[in-house]
Amino acid sequence: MRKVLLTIAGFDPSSGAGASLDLKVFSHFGYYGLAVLTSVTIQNSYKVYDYLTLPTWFVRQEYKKLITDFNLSGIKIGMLGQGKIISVIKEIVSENKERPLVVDPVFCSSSGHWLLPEKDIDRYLKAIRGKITLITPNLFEAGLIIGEKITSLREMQEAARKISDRTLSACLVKGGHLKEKAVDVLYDGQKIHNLKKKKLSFEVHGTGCFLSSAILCFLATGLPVAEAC
Ligand code: PXL
Repeated sequence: MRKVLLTIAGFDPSSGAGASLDLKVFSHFGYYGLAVLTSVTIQNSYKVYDYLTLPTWFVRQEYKKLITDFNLSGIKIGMLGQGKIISVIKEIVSENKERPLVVDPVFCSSSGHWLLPEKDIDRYLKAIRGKITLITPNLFEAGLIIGEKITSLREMQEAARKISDRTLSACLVKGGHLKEKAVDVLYDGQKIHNLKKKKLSFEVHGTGCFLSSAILCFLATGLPVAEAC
């Protein structure tokens, strides 16, 4: 029997991001993937045009009915779409805090569309505090969380520590938007790890969804956070 992973995310009909991408990643790594949809977007591979959010009761029931049937080995949380859903997320992470839980704090699309209102960010972080394994903000999201613009490796390292203090989890600040290098900075609660890779020359949306789902797959095999990242 394959292990089961759940993504809680929005639907991107181009499958470059969101739930349908996460399911492909889970499947690639040999897991059976489930999805609880929070929202449905209108988008192609260039940009997000608009989106609708699903009602809170509906999202809760999607989850509740799945767990009567499946035993989860981990959960990834992506686009919420609205602040109202934070209460459901809080219930879900509280029930699953012994499992690998990865939060990709999706605040804005690559094309600049807000996917969670800025005023709800603080409440979201409080709701997941002490319950998740890892949070994976990009430079922009990390900057919004700590209230400072991040442009250097040093600032990324400080941000990773500060965000980890706030969520009581590991924090991976993704450096894909740095000008020359691609360095991701992980603070795993003990030390800083600088994860360097060659920067690829093309631009695509959904790389954050891809990475956080892939990390969840490695966490679900039992690897520690630093190795999974
Ligand atoms: O990459 C962020 C993201 C996450 N989830 C969904 C999205 C996007 C960006 O477009 O549409 C559903």
